[in-house]
Amino acid sequence: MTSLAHNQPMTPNFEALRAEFPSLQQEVNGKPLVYLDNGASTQKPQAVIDAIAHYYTHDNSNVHRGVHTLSQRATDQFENARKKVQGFLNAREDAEIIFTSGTTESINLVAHSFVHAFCEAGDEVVITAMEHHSNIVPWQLLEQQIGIKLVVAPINKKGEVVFDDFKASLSERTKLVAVTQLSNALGTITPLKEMTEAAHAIGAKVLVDGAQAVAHLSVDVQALDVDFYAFSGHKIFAPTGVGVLYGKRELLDAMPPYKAGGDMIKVVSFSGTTFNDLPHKFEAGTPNIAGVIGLAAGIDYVQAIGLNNIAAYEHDLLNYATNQLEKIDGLNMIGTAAKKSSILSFQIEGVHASDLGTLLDHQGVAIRVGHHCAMPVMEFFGVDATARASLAFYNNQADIDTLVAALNKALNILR
Ligand code: C6P
Repeated sequence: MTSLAHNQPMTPNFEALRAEFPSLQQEVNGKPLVYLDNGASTQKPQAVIDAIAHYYTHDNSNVHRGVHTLSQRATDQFENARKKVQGFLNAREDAEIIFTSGTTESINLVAHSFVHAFCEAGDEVVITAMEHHSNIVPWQLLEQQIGIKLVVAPINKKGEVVFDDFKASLSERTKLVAVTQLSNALGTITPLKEMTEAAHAIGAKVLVDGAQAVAHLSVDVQALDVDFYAFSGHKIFAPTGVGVLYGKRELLDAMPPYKAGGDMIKVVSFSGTTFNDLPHKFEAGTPNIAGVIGLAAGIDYVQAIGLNNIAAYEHDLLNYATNQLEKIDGLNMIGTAAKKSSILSFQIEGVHASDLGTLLDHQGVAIRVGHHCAMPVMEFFGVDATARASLAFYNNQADIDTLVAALNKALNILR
């Protein structure tokens, strides 16, 4: 990536980086856009937009299917993107990287293939009480379909995993622990390494929902020793409709295909079909080639800034935002874990979150309001919805000041 903003990778100029996101340079409802809905989806830098446009302008073709030049170019870029993701997660080999449509599909892939390979009725899958619906409902379907049991490890009033309770949720029937690394509804960072060690000690495998984490924390799947890791491109400055499942080879090799069709086979005949090697065994049909190329560009982008630099910058911004928001009369922060990142979820006494969201939008401030696809979290905290501001590295203290001013203005109308 060539960009002035990256001339000093050790001390990134975050203000200059913001200028590289065209969609942030607009007015909404007559006010400069303040985009604080990064937990739902991030904006895209010009470098990602250019990578996708370049593919469609010059190299557009199918992958793994053609001897002609365009197909080879497309295949090279697609497979280079896989290597890029391998490096990004520090996987042992690129064959351990499966391209999917997003976190949801990655979790569903594990739910179906892992459970079919390794579980029988009565076996248990442990999740936490702070999971997104996409890490709850697939397991509930399997409860109905094959009789596995879903066990929910509780959280405390700060929105943290209580480690002893988590350990008590494990049993000799636990086959899989499926846990978020960063809660989208609370901002909690879970103690993944300790949870993984505890799961492995009783012979269970670990699937991580990394949807929220990848844009904020440096991830090393070997250091964490997790067995599966799922994330979505659109939460890391890349396109929608593309995502990743990392899995350890020995597990992926032992799991049956999840979808069937072209590219995932070696030989098809009416007397029997053999499946392709990893990673293609899990990638049936024409993939989202432009999306994968865009994902590689998004990863290049954050790696040039450095995830440790992003984490440090966002840590300070989260502290600033927490302090400023807590000055608002009647505001209750939902999610006050000691280890948090990027998410400010709150409720204001006597005010419905959706009214706040609408009045903020009138002032050019984009936040998300609702249950955030984490209804059990809302139930636990006794609210039906929260207002959620979610940060990215292109946000700054001025955005937080605008948010607070807009909230106060909205409250003057609503109270
Ligand atoms: N959370 C949010 O506003 P997909 O839709 O597959 O890209 O990601 C699903 C998902 C899974 N796990 C977590 C922790 C998530 O935050 C999300 C997506 C968005 O919080 C949309 S609901």
